[in-house]
Amino acid sequence: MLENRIRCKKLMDKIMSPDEAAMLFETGMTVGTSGFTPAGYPKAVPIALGRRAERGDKLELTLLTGASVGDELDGVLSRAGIIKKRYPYQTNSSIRNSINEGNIEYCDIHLSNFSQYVKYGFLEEIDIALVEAVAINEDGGIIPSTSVGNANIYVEKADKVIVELNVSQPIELEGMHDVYSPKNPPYRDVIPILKAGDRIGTSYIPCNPEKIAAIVITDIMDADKKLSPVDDISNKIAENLIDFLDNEVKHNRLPENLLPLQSGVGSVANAVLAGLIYSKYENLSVYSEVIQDTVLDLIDCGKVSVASATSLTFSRNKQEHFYKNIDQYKKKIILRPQEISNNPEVIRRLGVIAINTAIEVDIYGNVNSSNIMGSRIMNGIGGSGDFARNSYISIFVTPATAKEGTISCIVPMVSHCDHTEHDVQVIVTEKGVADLRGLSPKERAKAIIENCTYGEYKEMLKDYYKNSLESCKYKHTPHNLEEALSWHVRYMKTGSMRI
Ligand code: 0RQ
Repeated sequence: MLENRIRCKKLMDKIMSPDEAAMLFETGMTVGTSGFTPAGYPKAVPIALGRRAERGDKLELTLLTGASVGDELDGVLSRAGIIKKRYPYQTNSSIRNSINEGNIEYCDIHLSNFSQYVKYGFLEEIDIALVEAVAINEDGGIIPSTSVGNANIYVEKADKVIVELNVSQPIELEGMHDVYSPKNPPYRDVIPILKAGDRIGTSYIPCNPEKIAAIVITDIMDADKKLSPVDDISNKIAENLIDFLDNEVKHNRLPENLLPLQSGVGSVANAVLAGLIYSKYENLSVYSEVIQDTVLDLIDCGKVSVASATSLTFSRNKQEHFYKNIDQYKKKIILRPQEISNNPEVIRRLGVIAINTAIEVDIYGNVNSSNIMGSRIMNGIGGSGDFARNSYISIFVTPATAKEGTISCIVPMVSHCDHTEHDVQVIVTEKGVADLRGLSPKERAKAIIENCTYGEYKEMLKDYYKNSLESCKYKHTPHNLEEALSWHVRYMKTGSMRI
């Protein structure tokens, strides 16, 4: 059985327990791991590192991943106080709290860019690459599991590689990956992806077997990625967005089968994709970061013919369904390194329709996706900037209000800016759509307030805009800074915010 998964015979000697492998880490090291969303991340060795810390071993590491990972990695290590610095994205509540309490330094970076930081040598050297795999080839090539992320870069750059061979991940995943790593400038070539389904690389991560210091066998499954049920607001946002797309097709700005879709993660994004199941669209393609439950539904009902991403993140039921039908899905799904799934060159060439979620949007179209009240990190920019800046149409969706209506998600001025007005073309809430393409700041303010807000907040925003126009004497982007700030202060006073 194991011979099927460890095909390089001399590597059999490298099999060790998670606790033995955990002893290869020294305080001060920089560790790059596989994993993107709770998919394809190492689990057994991080849990063993947690045990080391419990035994009193002093261990401080800089942790680099693809993006967010499961609790066995970010949760265990942050609760054990092992993570000193973290790149480039997270969503785990334990690590988020540690960051917001000032115990971990967090550097939140565009996900397509991060591999370049490592390849160009902008950061410290990688001491250990810790990657989950379904198998190792005769020549050391590592076959990833449910994500690729930055695993190929870490394997290339690290001094030592530790492989978690996860036997709960089906060997049939082999063949789904397409690993390609552009050279550094000035030798970089065109990335030859002309269609979402093009394959340009290898089915494994090349690795010199001499670098493999340990192989740990595990059967811990990827975490169950539960999605909140689709609610009325998400449904209405999805409906408005699909109306917008219909109108684009009607006016020949989009083809009948749209263009490749990217959709963020979370309940709103899920509802938007679910809305497409009952739409008229056929032969759709996906060029995104993550393939979640609804993409499988869209493949199952014949709406999506090909889906490219860097990670597969499913609820437990969907995961079982995926595993049962893996051979069918393999014909339609491609997993790439995040440097390619999120690559600006490819996104721009394919004309991806980018649909991302905002925490708050201001009346001029600037978007905050990452920091609550300008200070408390939620997750990070993730891939939203890669897609928003380079897409064919950059759409942001958000409910008009948060926390049972106690907070307006449309504000005079965002408390933190991830996506500037220049990268945001369309805003969609449950109230409607503001198409900002070609509008000046004043035109944008009117469109956003009119089409995306309602009730008391709409009146307040109208007042704000009117007062700013007057106090600014009609300047280009009218603001009253004191009043703009008071919107955020007001939320603090109501006590409805956890800052
Ligand atoms: O709080 O967790 O306490 O319930 O923020 O908000 O509405 O559940 O939406 O899960 O889609 O997350 C932007 C954070 C939205 C996410 C963000 C509170 C709200 C709730 C979450 P609770 P929702 P989502 C992927 C591209 C950046 C990364 C990215 C994100 C919590 O989408 O991290 O886009 N994006 N990657 O109550 C205070 C506000 C609030 C607020 C929401 N204005 N003030 N709290 N919340 N708005 C690209 C791919 O290809 C996959």
